Amino acid sequence: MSKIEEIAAAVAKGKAKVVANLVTEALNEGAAPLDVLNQGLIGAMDVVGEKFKNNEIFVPEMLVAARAMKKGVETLKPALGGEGGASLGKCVIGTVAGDLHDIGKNLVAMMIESTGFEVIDLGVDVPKEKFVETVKANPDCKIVGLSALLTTTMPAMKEAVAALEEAGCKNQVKIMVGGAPITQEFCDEIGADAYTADAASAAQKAKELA
Ligand code: B12
Repeated sequence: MSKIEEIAAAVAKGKAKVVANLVTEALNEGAAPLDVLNQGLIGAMDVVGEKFKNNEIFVPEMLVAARAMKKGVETLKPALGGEGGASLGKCVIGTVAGDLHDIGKNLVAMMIESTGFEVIDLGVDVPKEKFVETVKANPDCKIVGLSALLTTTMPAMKEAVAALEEAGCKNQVKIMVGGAPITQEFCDEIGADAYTADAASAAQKAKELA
């Protein structure tokens, strides 16, 4: 088993400490940080999701895997690095109302921050009013990122985009959307400005849009 496969297996089993050690070892052995992230950490969550769908594991197991993944990301963060400096303006990001998933959103926030934005992370289960209020309070905010992981919270994403539009924020910011059930088609349908499938391309896109 390669080191990256070992990382994925440890995440799936929820072994946070082992994950942290394996990530450090992989980096010391010269593994590319993005491979550790995409194939090791994120890859494991796909396996976990599949097992949950097939009733092989349940919410508690999903939760420990999520904690292990977070630990891995924490360890990896310095290696993902970035330009820093926060000179591109602000980016407000959050998971939409009713949705508690934050691993993907946190990764996107981290990558966007590392390209040079100051990120205001509103957390999870964020009401549409909070996005509007935060954009209005931050005239230098250029990007809003909305995350949704459940098909049942996709309508809340649509409502958040509509609320930002109604409040006139779309003259100020570009709205980016993402999360496992989100597609380019859905992005177009709800009037958001951009969709990307992963955190690295989200950061690239944010830079282009700002
Ligand atoms: C971990 C997890 C949980 C954890 C979340 C912990 C946490 N702190 O986030 C817990 C246990 C809490 C959980 C709960 C539930 N979950 Co859950 N969960 C998952 C799981 C296994 C992994 C999600 C994840 O972190 N993936 C890894 C990250 C890195 O990927 P990502 O989030 O997709 O993010 C990437 C991209 O999408 C993109 N991206 C994400 N956000 C954004 C934003 C922007 C702006 C952009 C540009 C890009 C972008 O970039 C990210 C990085 O590359 C998924 C399965 C899966 N494969 O997605 C199920 C899954 C999402 N959960 C599911 C379900 C059903 C639930 C529950 C309803 C279960 C229950 N019965 O209680 C609850 C709902 C709670 C709620 N109200 O939100 C279903 C959803 C089904 C559906 N179609 O709606 C899934 C798909 C599992 C399944 N196969 O059935 N879950």
